[in-house]
Amino acid sequence: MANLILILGDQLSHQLSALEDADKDNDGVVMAEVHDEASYTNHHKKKLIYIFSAMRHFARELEQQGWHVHYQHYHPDNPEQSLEAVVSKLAAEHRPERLITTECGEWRLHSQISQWHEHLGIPVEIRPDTRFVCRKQEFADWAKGRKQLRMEFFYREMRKKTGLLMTPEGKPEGGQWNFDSDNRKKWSGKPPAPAPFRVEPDSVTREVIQLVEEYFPDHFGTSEDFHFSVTADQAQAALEHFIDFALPCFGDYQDALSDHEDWLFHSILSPYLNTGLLDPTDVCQAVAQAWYSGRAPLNAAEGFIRQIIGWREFVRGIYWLLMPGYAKENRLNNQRSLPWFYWTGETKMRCMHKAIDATARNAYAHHIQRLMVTGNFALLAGIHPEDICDWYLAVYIDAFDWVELPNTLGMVMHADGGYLGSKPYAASGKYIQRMSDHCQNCHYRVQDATGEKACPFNALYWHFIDRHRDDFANNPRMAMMYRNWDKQPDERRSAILSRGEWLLANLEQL
Ligand code: FAD
Ligand code: DLZ
Repeated sequence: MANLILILGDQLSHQLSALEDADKDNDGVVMAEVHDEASYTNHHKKKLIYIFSAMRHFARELEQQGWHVHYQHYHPDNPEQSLEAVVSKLAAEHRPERLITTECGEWRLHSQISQWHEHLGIPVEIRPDTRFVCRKQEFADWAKGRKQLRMEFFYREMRKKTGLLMTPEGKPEGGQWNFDSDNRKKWSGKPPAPAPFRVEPDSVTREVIQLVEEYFPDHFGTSEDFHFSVTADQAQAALEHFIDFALPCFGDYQDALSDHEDWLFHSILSPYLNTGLLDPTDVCQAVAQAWYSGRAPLNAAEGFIRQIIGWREFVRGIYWLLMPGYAKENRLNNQRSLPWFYWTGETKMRCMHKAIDATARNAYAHHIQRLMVTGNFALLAGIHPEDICDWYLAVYIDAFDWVELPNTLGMVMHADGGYLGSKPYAASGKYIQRMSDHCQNCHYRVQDATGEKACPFNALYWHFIDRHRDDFANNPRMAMMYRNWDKQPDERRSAILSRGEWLLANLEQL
């Protein structure tokens, strides 16, 4: 064997840099389902099923194209339980000239692979991951010397770089870079939300479902009703389904929450983008084309493209710019443990119950559930960033450290001092009431801040504002909140703070 090419579970792209210039006749590919990767967090059962099944389908496609693939199926008794062990064994057996791989998406594994050459006895060539619009160095160059890193300015650079939604004169289509102010409608059931795209499990996926049930019975969530795509063709069909049925309303209801609908008008494409079944630029081009051909409004197409070439690329840039220290940040000095109801959904707070219950069933919750419900609660309750980051890494099908960590530690917990937002995304129950129909079905009263049945988000919000005065009082975007708080009568403030104290001491009972 000339070269051994390692392909990881989130590198399922035929255009992967590790496969470039490879020789099907002489090089070998290795892919492995291993215990170490399947158990570094309490991965949702559907996430395990998705990754193993998509890996198996990808390996089969490679074999059909004539590649020699060494594929390890998961078994708890496999002698090789780590990627390094699998690769070492093959290297000893086949004596390749070198190992080639594409850079891995997370620091933990990346730092391990960077040391492998010391143990394998062959050179390890780590190639850049070309599946992103912005290279790591390009982001670092953009960031250098800037006082503040703001997604909006980065996004404009990516629009110019890709030409997406740009006029021939180099201006943004529609005369604006951003139509976010049009994208804040509450959804009250109309227009009806489309059913998500479904793929019925084939024999490969059914076998993996059994495997996960047998060997990962205690992992979070359910394997029931698995219907995600597991091949690039199926993911492409999911993209087309999104463009046909959900994209037209994606912008309007991007920030909405619903008591009845899990998926609303979201694309549910993140698992495919993050594992390589879909290419981000191709996806954005298809969405831009839908606008040019009159099949979707501009606020929807722009809003969607911003999420991908803006937020998705920005969080990756931040991750690689600031790791490994980033993962340890805790600037608000939070010390509370994650309440147990994050794992069970057993809480009387309707919005929290709904978001966690959907997460357990689907391995999915949309962005506003993650940010403004489960995330907002963790922020207000002062949960330790490591606890809440580990929860998000475990429970979502699309969760990989490079994208989960900045979103949770940065955007939600403001634990990094503000790279992902110039102020924390803290909100009281009023926000949830404005954007959803949860509150009318809730045990708690959203209009109250004190009293046994007062919505916990309310007193927790003001407690957060009060206890973090030193952190935020000088932030111009928070000034109004402090003015509102300070003009409350002393008696009311102390009643709200006592309720806040009680809530913080009794999180498990909420
Ligand atoms: P849509 O709403 O349809 O958006 C389209 C695409 O835009 C997504 O598929 C995704 O690729 C991209 N996108 C949107 N927002 C973001 C964002 N903030 N960061 C990066 N990409 C974005 N996304 C992940 O892919 N993996 C994660 O582990 C993850 N963890 C998150 C944790 C928290 C606390 C929060 C607040 C957000 C997290 N996100 C994560 C971002 C976002 O919530 C998901 O990308 C989105 O919900 C996926 O569903 P969708 O494909 O239907 O997205
Ligand atoms: C997330 C995951 C899981 C659950 N299992 C595997 C696996 O068995 N083999 C593998 O190659 N990759 C797996 N992955 C993905 C990795 O843990 C890791 O998150 C990514 O490769 C980071 O880029």
